[in-house]
Amino acid sequence: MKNYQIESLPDYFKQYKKSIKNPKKFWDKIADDNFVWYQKWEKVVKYDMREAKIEWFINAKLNMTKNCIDRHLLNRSNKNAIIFEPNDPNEAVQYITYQELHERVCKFANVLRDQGIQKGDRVCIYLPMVPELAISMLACARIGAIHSVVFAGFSSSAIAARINDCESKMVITSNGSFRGDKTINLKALVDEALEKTHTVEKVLLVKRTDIEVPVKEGRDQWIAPLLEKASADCVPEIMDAEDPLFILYTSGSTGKPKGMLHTTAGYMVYTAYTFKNVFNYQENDIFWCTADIGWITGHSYILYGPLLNGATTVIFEGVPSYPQPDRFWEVIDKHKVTQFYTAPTAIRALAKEDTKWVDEHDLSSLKVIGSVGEPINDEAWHWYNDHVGRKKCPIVDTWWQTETGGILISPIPFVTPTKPTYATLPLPGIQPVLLNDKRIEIIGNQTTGNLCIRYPWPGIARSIWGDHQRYIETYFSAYPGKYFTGDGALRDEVGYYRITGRVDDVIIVSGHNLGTAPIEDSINEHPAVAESAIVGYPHDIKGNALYGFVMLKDIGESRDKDNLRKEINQIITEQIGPIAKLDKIQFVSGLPKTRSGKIMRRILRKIAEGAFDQFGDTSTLLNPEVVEEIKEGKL
Ligand code: 7RM
Repeated sequence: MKNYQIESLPDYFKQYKKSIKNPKKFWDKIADDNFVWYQKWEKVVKYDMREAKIEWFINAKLNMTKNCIDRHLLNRSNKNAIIFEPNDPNEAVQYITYQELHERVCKFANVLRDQGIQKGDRVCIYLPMVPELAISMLACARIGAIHSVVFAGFSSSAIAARINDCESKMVITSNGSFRGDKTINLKALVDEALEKTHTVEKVLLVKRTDIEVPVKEGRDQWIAPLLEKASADCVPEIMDAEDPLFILYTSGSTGKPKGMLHTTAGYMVYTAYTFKNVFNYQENDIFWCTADIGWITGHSYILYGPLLNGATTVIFEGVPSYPQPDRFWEVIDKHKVTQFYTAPTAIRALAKEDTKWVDEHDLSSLKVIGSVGEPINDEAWHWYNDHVGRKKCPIVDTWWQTETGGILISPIPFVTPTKPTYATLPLPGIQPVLLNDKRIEIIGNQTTGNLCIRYPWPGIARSIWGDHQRYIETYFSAYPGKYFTGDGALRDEVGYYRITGRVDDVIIVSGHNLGTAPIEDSINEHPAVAESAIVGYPHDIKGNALYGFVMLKDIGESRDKDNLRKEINQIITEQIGPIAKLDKIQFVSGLPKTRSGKIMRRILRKIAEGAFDQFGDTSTLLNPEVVEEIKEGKL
């Protein structure tokens, strides 16, 4: 990215104003100056926010991998593109240079072509966090196939649903995966899934573990011998700006998962631009995002954003607690990581450990630390700032969604003064608006409302695969003419945004609208509390009452639980008011989480109501045992 680093707060406001006054000119120049195109666009953007028809860089021609890899070969061929840190700290780290990445992607792409994959075909990728995951995605992009990555923690029925929805022709998987001290047989899950599907013709197998797996004649093949024979020369497919790049499924609150469709040019421009600015990326930085590539955060900020900038990106196969709770800090020191990007749920889990685990590591390489995925509560923010950033690294609290393709609201490090729990200001090109339930725009500051975006940006999803009507209904109907995020937000006196959580997390108690996040924040300040989740349940008089699920730092049976309940309500009374006091408090040893670390409030709501048989789709649930325990604890 040439000359696109925002340098100061006045510069930010200048860029922001320019981007709003003339978005076409703003994105035209960024796209023109920073990428390689076979053919430039005829028009920058065409959109209809009511029909949800959005196109960027009309008729431009390009290939994503030319931009991620080939063009760096001139100046960065021996630079590391990927640093692979295996689950087992004793296994050798793999360093993959841009030159080597080029070769491996070309070979992989040629194998895909040999196996009958053509432009527009869907390829389901079900792999652990190994280099082949990144390489196979890029190989798809090279030949114009559409990747649909399914997080390798999903069950066989979740895989089958995703394969069936987009009619994948191929599955790329491995014989197994390592996570902490566990080894999981992924191939067995794929085999089970394939019994419920009928579109998959070929399965390619990466060998990651020593697990022996059945290889079905005519369908399954080990990839290694195919790669050995493949040519390292692969002519990239010439793609239209709006040709699909990938599908990524995201679970809605109801119904089957939505296959969010992202296209090529807009997604490329947006992830590259936001990566550069939000992380203050400089040429020799080592960037580490701890998400799994199976989520949008991994797609945009492990793979595409960093490679588009010619950066070095760390792919970490393991978990934060293995072999010990200092793995993250050890890896930061080992690779001299400069930007570290993780989720509040991981921060809270690590903050529960003795501070010696983090304090005893040299983290002086860090410059910027980031947070994503859910609101970061005040306590976690300060712990992150004090113990990881050591009060010298700005925290970028980045708000965005699978649907948005890239970060929309975030501080620019060293530019935007940070404020705990606030995502702060919109990035250039992003026009947030707050609306009330009567669909009226709320003007001015110090206010709250439903967060919408007024104008399209290049990274926005273009549709839900196979169901454009659902796309319109979910995101463009509640507030006609605007994109509705589903989140609520607060805008403070200077215009900073704080995301308060999904708007369906608002509970109306005796006519008062209570967001769950601020109540959880105040509870979490109690020294004994590690994490909490609040839901509403029907109440005869109040309409709704509040039910708190509270996880303690140590479960210590000896604690006086009734006293603790009183103290928790005391904190809430002090910080929010007696109206927000909890009617019921249940102490739990964990909270039900999605595999990406979000609390599944939907399940907690059902438990609070006593509707134990109405949990709906639980295929994204990470820890079913916790749900069982909470149910029993309630009975
Ligand atoms: C990137 C990602 C999207 C939802 C979103 C929010 C919540 C994400 C933040 C956040 C508060 C943040 N994509 N969310 N980031 N809430 N502050 N910095 O997570 O599609 O998986 O989830 O996550 O509710 O709508 S996602």
